[in-house]
Amino acid sequence: MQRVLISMMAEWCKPAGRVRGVLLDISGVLYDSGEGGGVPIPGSTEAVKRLKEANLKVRFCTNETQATRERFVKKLQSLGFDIALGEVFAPAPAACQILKERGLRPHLLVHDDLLPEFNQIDQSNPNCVVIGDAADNFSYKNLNEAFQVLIGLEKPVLLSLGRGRYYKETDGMKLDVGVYMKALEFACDIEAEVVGKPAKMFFLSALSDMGLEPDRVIMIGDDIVNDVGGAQQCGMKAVQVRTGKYRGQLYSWRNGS
Ligand SMILES: *[C@@H]1O[C@H](CO)[C@@H](O)[C@H](O)[C@H]1NC(C)=O
Ligand SMILES: CC(=O)N[C@H]1CO[C@H](CO)[C@@H](O)[C@@H]1O
Ligand SMILES: [Mg+2]
Repeated sequence: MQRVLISMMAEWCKPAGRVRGVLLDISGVLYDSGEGGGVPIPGSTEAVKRLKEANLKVRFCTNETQATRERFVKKLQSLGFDIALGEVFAPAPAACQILKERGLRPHLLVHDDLLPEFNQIDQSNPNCVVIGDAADNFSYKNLNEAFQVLIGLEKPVLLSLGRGRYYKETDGMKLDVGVYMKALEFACDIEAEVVGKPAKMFFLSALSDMGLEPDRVIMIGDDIVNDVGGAQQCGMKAVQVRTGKYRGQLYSWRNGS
């Protein structure tokens, strides 16, 4: 990612250049997640540093739902990244906002380490299900419990923290939340509401935090649908890096220059 970024940055930083901000995906762009915390992708800590030094506003848009934002940011800092809690946009806090606004009480099918994000949310007598990347917690028992909650509701509401198909960890490709979301959709004949990438609202909240219009911001990600497609839908330009889950499509630099 570093080589691409540095050559582009020369253009971006000219006074007449339009770009004022950068949204970065984390997993597959900055580091590969996995056992023991994962490993940084070579050149990435330096690239983040240089983006910030170039006075570009930087925000991180992640689909990470296996840990609280606090824990996740600490991990990235320990890997050497210049990253602060307030710069990170993740699906769980976005979901909490929606739950509050709509008076929804969730049954949670999420990773144990994500549970603290929902501490402030009433979970009694659930009237919806929230599904995240539960990894090893996607047991038959847990999926079936979520199914039973949904099927018992007059109007089942399923919020999904992302809809990725798979992702790459240091020891190989892993099934992501989208696969299990589809199972519940199929069983209940419903459509989930996706919170997080590629949902428009998710990108818009990061843009609004930067105070920038979409045409001033570039998204950099390794996922052609969730990162690149999602950002383009909001009017941003997007770049796909060749790390992470990238599998040999040509490097793409869409929506004109
Ligand atoms: C989730 O997985 C962990 C580790 O396998 C386990 O200790 C825990 O009990 C599981 N939690 C649920 C709710 O299934
Ligand atoms: C689409 C995307 O960014 N996928 C990520 C989802 O979250 C896992 C970790 O929970 C990442 O490893 C994937 O890269
Ligand atoms: Mg990614």
